[in-house]
Amino acid sequence: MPYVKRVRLSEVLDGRGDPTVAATVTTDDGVEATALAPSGRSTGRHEAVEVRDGESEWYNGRGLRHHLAQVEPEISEALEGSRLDISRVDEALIQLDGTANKSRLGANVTSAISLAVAKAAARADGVSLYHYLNPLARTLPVPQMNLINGGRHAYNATPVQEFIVMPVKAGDFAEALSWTMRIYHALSQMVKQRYGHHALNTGDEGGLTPDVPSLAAGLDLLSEAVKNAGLAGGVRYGLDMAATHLYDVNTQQYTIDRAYTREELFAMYADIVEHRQVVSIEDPVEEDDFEGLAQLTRRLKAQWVGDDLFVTNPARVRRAIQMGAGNALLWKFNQIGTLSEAWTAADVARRHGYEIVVSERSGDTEDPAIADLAVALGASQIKTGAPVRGERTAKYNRLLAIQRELGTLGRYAGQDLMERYG
Ligand code: 2PG
Ligand code: MG
Repeated sequence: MPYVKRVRLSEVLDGRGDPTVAATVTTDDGVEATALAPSGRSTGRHEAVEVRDGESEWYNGRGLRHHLAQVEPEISEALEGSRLDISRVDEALIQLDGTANKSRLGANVTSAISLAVAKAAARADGVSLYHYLNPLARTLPVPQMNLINGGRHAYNATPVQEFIVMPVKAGDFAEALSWTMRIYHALSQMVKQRYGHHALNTGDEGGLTPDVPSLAAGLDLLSEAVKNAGLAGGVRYGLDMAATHLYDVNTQQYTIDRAYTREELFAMYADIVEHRQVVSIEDPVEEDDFEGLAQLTRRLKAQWVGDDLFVTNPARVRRAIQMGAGNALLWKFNQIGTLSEAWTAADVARRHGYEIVVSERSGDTEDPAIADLAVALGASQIKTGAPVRGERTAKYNRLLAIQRELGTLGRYAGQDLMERYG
């Protein structure tokens, strides 16, 4: 097995124009691989944290050049000579960081290094990243495509963060992608007519930005677009409520078009699950309400996804399992800061029948690696925005390439998902 020779860290930009970390790992036999850390905006309180310099004249405090210059020698020295083995390197990073939330080295730093090591190991073996991580990987995920952006991801008056289409009945991943773009164009026409051309501007994840005040208004728009695209019946719907950001701790209510008590919110979920073909709802309650999530999971047959609630953290996933809270894990490896820990979270979740939804961040990069990670994990879904921005197409184009590479061995997850939640 090759050895790590050197780790270099540099400041590069994410898709929002904010600085992020590029880590380059070089091995003793000259293999080199680079990985970029993505960055969230509607982050959970329990996530591992990013470190930034806070130097106001450099990217308004979002830069990290000083931090990287400071930690690079220390990390490079600690990892030099260690075997090119993801769990060993991750363990060394965790030890070196020494905090519970990666706040010394920064989860942005550890995530980039962890992924770069995985890429270097795959390259050293001469195989694709997904194949290196799981030689039996065969599943192409259903895209959970976020076509209307709101909340913290858009400058509009839409309180709900993501209105999603899921092309579950497509024959394969390539067809699924073509369906979503047909829907995107149909939606664009409607949005232009009804909301004016400004609403065609895209949010952070490439979705359109009409002002939709309520769940019903957004879902109506999507289902009409699906009908206009001639795809009614083939598609189901999803939401990311990102409910932490709608929640008022003092009143214990959620503000959408008006303030809702938890019970009122649950009644609305029941209505859309029963009558509007909504099959997946992410973060339906605020990030510490495991009990509320458990109630929803018991009461309504749908996919209940934990993002800010679970933060890809094995301990929080275990707690969810014990309480029967949710049945799907939103998987973002930078929420915990190393691939190994994120892998454990997925393993624990999957063993208890949870779906895995691999996800981008709203400030993502041209690094396509989560496409490989989704296939390696056997994730039934991937959430990576609308394919009209480069950091999103990077992932979709990589999945198209993986579909071609797998050929007849590949299997699109749509049918299975329909059987479980359709
Ligand atoms: C989410 C993510 C990605 P962010 O809430 O699911 O869509 O947003 O990266 O801003 O946390
Ligand atoms: Mg989310």
